[in-house]
Amino acid sequence: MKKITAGLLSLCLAATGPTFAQQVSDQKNYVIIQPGESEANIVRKAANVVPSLRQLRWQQLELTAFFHIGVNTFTNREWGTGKEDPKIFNPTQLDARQWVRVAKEAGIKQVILTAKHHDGFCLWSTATTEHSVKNSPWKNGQGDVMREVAEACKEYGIGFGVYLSPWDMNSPVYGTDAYNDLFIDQLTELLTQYGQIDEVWFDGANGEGPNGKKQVYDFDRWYQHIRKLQPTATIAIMGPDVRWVGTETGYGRETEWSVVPANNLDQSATAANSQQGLAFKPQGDMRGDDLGSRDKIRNATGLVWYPAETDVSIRPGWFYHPEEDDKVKTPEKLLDIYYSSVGRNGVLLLNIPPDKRGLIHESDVKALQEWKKLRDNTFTTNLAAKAKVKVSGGKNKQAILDGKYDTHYTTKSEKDTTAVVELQLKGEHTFDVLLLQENISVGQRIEKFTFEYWKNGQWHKATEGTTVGYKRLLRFDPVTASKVRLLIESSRLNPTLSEIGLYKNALTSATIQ
Ligand code: FUL
Repeated sequence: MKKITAGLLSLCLAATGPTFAQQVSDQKNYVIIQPGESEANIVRKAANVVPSLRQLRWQQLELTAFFHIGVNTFTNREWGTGKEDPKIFNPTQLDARQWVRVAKEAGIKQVILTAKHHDGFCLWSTATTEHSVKNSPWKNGQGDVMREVAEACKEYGIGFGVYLSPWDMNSPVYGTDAYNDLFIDQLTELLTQYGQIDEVWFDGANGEGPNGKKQVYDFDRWYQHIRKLQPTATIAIMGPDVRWVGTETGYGRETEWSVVPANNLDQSATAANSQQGLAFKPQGDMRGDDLGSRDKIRNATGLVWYPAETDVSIRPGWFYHPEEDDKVKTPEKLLDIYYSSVGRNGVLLLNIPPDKRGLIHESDVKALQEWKKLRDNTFTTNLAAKAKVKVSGGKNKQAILDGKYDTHYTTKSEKDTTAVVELQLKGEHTFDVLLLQENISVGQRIEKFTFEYWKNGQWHKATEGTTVGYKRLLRFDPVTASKVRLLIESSRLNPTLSEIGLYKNALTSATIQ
């Protein structure tokens, strides 16, 4: 827990004025809407919903990775059957330090291991089943992949999360109440024997079919258990803290609100959860194009901070298949995915599946290294860094270019929901990427903006957008100018801007596929 406490503390201290510390006590990551509340009130409430501290930490990771490995790696399947012989699991060169080093060198801040996939095979030495590494030839049954990854993450100083599949094709008690108890025991092992766990990832897949076993998962009990054992861990997807973006392509929404309706939120749910923070999952299909606009929140009875995670595999499959060695996503494709996930107010969860040897394959390593180079070549120098900032009004304009996320510019009063921010650049520059960041510890507010450059005595539009959130990246045709301005045209309350960046993309649009 030490890691996060220090991070959050510095976050609190770095914030300007009373804002952050006060908001932590005054603002919540959910709000109930009373019957008959005006739309203006609802919008104001939405603008004041903030991430929980665990959600804030998670959002700032930006880049996370999955390691899918298990019996499927050896049977060359995507979904197993639950009937695999544990003896097939034998990654003779398994080196979790290589996985974590490769991830870290690519800029990834947290990794998630498939401790148990749908086939039920456990990658740790569990007391809950015989279907695990302890009955495999790998390290003569003495190995524990969970421990190796946990230790590597500690050594390299990155976060560590666990994927524990609710669907279990192997467990004889699956489909009975006893399975919920077994699942609690598995969680207990995973969350008490490996140090700090930063994310618990529950997927929603189930391929039992109409005649298969039916299991009612006791999610509420599991959530409470996780909160008790690892209070700083985010619970993702079939969980209350992080939402699936809705596709597995790596491409998020252009308009991505982190505050969405939660119509199953009621007073009793919030009271029951008040000790450890809210632990309930908003219901409803969260795959549409628009989840949180005024149209969507107008009739809501509750609102919650429920941000998007964009998961995608570096290969066509989630598990390693030798025939996909030449189908690894190119660095250019990965860069496009970066713009469309992290750059659209999401966190990227990129799957990098270790191969049969137990190593990240050379093709994946190369793609990741080149991807990192492209990002570095693009984002190392903010061409706006030394600009002179002029604003239409408001406070703390120097925060926009101070390189610190926790400080922000905002307008004078809550009623000022528009703003103009003009930057006189230090000399003329050519750029084609705009970065915008709102300070989400205050809430997500911006609804519409346009970015313009000054040329031949007038303003020209370079790009425009709707939501910003934690991070928004927009690409446009290269522009050469020495003066630019951002028009915030609509916001739910006084908008905040933590940072503006201007960059020259290391790739031209012609090379992006
Ligand atoms: C899905 C699973 O069915 C896939 O195999 C993979 O693990 C993906 C990340 O989640 O629900």
